[in-house]
Amino acid sequence: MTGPREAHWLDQLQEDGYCIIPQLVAEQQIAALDADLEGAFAQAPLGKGDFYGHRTKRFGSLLRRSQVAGDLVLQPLVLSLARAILGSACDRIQLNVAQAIAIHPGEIEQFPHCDQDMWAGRKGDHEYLLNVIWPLTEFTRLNGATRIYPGTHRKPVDNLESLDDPIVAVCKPGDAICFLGSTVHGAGPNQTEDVRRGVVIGYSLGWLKPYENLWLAYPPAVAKEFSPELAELAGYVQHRPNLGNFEGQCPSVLLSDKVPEFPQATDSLRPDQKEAVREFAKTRRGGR
Ligand SMILES: O=C(O)CCC(=O)C(=O)O
Ligand SMILES: [Fe+2]
Repeated sequence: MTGPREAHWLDQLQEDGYCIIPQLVAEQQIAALDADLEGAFAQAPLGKGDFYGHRTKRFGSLLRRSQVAGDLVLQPLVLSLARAILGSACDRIQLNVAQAIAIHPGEIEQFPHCDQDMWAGRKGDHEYLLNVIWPLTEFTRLNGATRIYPGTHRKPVDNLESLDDPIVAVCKPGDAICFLGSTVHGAGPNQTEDVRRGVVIGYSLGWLKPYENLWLAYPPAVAKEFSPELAELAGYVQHRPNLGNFEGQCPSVLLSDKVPEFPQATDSLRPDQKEAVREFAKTRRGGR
């Protein structure tokens, strides 16, 4: 985290649990993404289930569907915010999701929730997730703009009745709606005749099971086309120590032209772990 710009948004995220960054990318870039996804939006069925919504379309694997999605994943300010929020509890962050969401006319308000509740266990010591919603259409009070409950990242909510009023993330293509995994939020109801479209790109602690199965969404033949930084975020890297390996190696070995049949199992440790096991091994080897 360096510049005052990052510091400003980081402060807001930590203080309120969310921030909305205006015009972070060019509107044309978002229009290009929307155009790339047009066919998928047309073909995807309405969802099933009271959480996903019965009048809402969703599909993932966005890095396969549009190069712009990869540019958004790598957006420098967002990435630095994600690293600042999550970096104290992991060695590296990962992509958690890249999903398109279309809220159709007549959809009801989504269940207010914390996205980090997808992972079990006691929470509170650190954040698990940073989500960024990129509107593809204008988000308005009436068409289903995301509702966010400021401050809920600091006091766990036992019942929905106790929630104060949400803010409505009224915004435009090019803006970035950022919120923590511990912040209560949900899509609003769509009371218009138009579809509200958006894309959610989330980042989580690198040692968690990601929401979207990255390696099925982006098998090696697909991930080979990614830049090294994007491939790492999309799962082709180990989280030290040795987590997420393929045959004891960094899974990026699968992106090389010639994958050895028996790769050499090789430690991938943090420096402190490397030192501790080296010292121990020395005592057992007689000082070498
Ligand atoms: O589309 C939105 O505004 C929010 C969706 C959401 O929070 C979710 O599906 O988890
Ligand atoms: Fe959510």
